[in-house]
Amino acid sequence: MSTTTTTTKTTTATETAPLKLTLAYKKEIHEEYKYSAYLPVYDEKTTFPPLQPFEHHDRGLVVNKQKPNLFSRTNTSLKVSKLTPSIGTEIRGLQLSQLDDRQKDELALLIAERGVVVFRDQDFKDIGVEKQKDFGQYFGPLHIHPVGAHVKDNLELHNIYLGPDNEYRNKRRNNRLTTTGYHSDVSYEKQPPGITILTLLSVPPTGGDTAWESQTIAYQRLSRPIQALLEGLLAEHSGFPQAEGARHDGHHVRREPIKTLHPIVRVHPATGQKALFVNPGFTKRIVGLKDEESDALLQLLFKHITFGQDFQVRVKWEEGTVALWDNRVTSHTAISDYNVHEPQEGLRHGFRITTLGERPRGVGGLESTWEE
Ligand SMILES: O=C(O)CCC(=O)C(=O)O
Ligand SMILES: [Fe+2]
Repeated sequence: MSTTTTTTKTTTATETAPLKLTLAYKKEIHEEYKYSAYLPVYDEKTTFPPLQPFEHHDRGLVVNKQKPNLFSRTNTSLKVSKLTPSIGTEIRGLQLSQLDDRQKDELALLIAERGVVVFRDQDFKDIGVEKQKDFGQYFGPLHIHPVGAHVKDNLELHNIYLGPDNEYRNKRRNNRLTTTGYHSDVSYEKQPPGITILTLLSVPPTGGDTAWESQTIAYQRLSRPIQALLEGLLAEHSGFPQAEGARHDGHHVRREPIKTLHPIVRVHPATGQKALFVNPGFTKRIVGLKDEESDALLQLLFKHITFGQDFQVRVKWEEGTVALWDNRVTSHTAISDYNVHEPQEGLRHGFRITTLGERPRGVGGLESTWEE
């Protein structure tokens, strides 16, 4: 019996080259940690071909706008509150892990309408990786990050962890005045993410909030002549700096970087609302403009996004919080204000499940494009 087991193992090992796994944490620091299986690692071997096009069916398209299933009257413990008038809704008394498909469809629409929906007191972090992935997959194919640390054996679970044991991840931030960096997740993809689901497994007592900004309101605030100008333009989004940064840190790039051209004003498939679709994280230039024009216009938009406190929401994480946002209508930033070298400031650790959406569509038939 034991011989059979050994033989099987040997066969597997010789058939596939050994996986090279690098830990982005030190085991000694986390020995007692309940979620140690979710700590960040890098698979330094597996590579992926370019992402292939697919037909995306937005779950938010098919539903009753009143959301009678999600907000069922029979659920007496349900509490739904707007975090600000323009962006962010908080929900208590509903478990993501228990939602049926109709409720998930209505949730997709709610996320599109409110930008980000924050669920409190969730058991989501304890339902296991397979169910976590299944939940995400309902909204779209799961994105595998081209360079990021992930959960062991699960490249679809992008890791969120900064600690004293992976200092290289902090380094690039150290020469900046602020950690604020608004972005829409991997917006350089040909079919960039729709809904992202972020779960924190360990929350510091204070600090480490996340902020989101409404790109829908950001668009609405612009004057009509600027709106009209932007509606006719495409902007380049690039994955190259991220890949170069990873290579610089000695990490494996598992999918080669790409550049894409996306409409600057994007129309959401479910709500029909227009939103600004540029972000300081990944947008590099505006197509068809002179360099100085492109730089000036992007700077204007990036400042607008970053300073718009009156269309932003800042969320404090609690034990059991899960945040879901729509990358087509928001930008977000981590707020890294905690000192990772002070153990009493606690551990901030979580994972992101990122679902891909449609090829962006702009106004008047403008569509994303790229060089093959
Ligand atoms: O850690 C955070 O608060 C957000 C990190 C982030 O940008 C993401 O998960 O996409
Ligand atoms: Fe992000």
